[in-house]
Amino acid sequence: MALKRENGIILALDVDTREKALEITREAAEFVDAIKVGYPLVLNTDLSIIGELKKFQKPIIADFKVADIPIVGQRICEAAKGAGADFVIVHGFVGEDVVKACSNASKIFVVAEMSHPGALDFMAKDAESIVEIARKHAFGIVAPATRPERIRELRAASGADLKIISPGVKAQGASVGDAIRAGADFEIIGRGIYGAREPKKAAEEFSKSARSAY
Ligand code: BMP
Repeated sequence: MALKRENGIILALDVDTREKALEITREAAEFVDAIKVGYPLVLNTDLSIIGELKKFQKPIIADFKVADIPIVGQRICEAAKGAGADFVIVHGFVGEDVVKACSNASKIFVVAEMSHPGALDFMAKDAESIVEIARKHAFGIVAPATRPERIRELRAASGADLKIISPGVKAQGASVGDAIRAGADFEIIGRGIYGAREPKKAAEEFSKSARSAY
């Protein structure tokens, strides 16, 4: 399923049970453009949760942050795609051979620079080089909403073709809309939605703020 920007936000579904995942998605789906499923949910349930979430008619991004040798990375991406994922998130620091192998199996997003403070220890200095690799093989990159100035720089490095999805909004400190104003296409929000007292209302408000930023 294609990823289209209608709400400007992606739901990070880091909950621990199938019931909670379905309940939150039922409430938030109409206000998000994709659902990102990662290890917390898949390891607490199983891979079939991806197929189950497809009934909400939104693209599914499997956030497996693949960081392995090329053949194993490719097999992880094949498994995610086989389960119904439309995109897989892959690390870029592992090198072009891994990114290329993964892109043979699935459409991918490449992590350029992460949103947490520790990303400055190692990742940030190589992010522009990672973007160069992503330009050859990926649909998009992951860049930090917590550092809008870096989104501007990574957008300049990536050109207009790569989609930028950006985590770090609400719970990690960035405000909704900042990453989009700096050049991101979508903002990723997890706890701000699934941790809200009224997830539906939260998703609706965030999508309104995100839309007003583009
Ligand atoms: P939250 O909005 O609850 O902080 O969740 C952010 C989501 O984005 C999580 O699923 C996390 O794994 C992911 N993420 C991130 O926070 N920073 C990154 O650099 C890359 C991510 O994938």
